[in-house]
Amino acid sequence: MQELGRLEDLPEAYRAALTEQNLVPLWPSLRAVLPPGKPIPRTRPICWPYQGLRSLLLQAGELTPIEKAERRVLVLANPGHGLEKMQASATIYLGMQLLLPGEWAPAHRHTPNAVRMIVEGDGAYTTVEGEKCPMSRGDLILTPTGLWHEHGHDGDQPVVWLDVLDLPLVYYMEASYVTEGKAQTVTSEANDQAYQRGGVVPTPMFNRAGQPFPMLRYPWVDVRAVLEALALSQPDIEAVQVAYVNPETGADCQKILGFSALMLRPGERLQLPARSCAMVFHQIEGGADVSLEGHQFSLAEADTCCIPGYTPVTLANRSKDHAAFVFIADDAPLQKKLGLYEVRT
Ligand code: 1HN
Repeated sequence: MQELGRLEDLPEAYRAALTEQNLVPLWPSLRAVLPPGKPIPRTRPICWPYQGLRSLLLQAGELTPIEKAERRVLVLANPGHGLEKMQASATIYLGMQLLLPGEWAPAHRHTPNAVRMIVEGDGAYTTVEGEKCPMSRGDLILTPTGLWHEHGHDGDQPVVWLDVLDLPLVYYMEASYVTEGKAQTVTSEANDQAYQRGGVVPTPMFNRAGQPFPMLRYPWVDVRAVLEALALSQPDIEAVQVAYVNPETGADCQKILGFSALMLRPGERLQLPARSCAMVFHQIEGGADVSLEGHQFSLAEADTCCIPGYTPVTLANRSKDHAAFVFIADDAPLQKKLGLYEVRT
């Protein structure tokens, strides 16, 4: 590839004249913005083990009352982007949130989309547009763009969950903002039973729901049961994986980030080809090794890691006797809409 002229090759006075008129020569930066073959990611492979994080999060519970935090969160920040940017990848924000018994995180709505993957504890709930969604370990709860949401806790133990948002992208687009609100009136219990079976959907008086987000809570007991059934009924399937979708349309459950649950059968090693999207892995149950060039993470229950795009990765269940379950988040839905999605085999 032809080496291009550098900024220093240009006379000082010429560079000053360019700056004066807010102009910049392209050629000294062309290779940086268009590297050959594949992007140069800022996103580094990083692992956030839960145990260390958990004690600091519980300490935050003592140091900062909920009224002074609104959302008591430690952000899982990727140093490749700079910790202050609060990014796990170019598009993905991750945070671990703590809610203590009796606490309330007030209602608001915002433009970024969020999901919550419940990590530990019982008795907390999120109310999303009046729908009260109980939180249990492994549940996935959506709070899509523009929907009111608040968190409460009637139990007696700390509750912790992983927040996954498309905040870095929405912020970059200068489209990120919040609206504060009053406590919501609960109008319904979580609608998590209406779409229990694939292939059939409710049609009260012949009408489909037609809402953009008909299902807000995906209980882990149900997702786990589907994975077990899939493994049992299709022993030759390449990967025992299910995507969280809109049950009315079959499309990804949110527009920007995609979510799936993967079961690694006892002793299974799964080689994933390089895909253009960065990925987040969060261990729901069991233990898995995540290996990529130059890195290996041993995920234990509740650990979270991220890897950059265009990177082949191998996932291996460390147990020969028990299945391992991994929650995966990526920005494949966004990349597909933009025509940027690639799989390199
Ligand atoms: C947010 O609204 C929540 O509602 C958590 O629990 C984390 C991070 C950035 C922006 C909004 C929540 C958030 C957030």
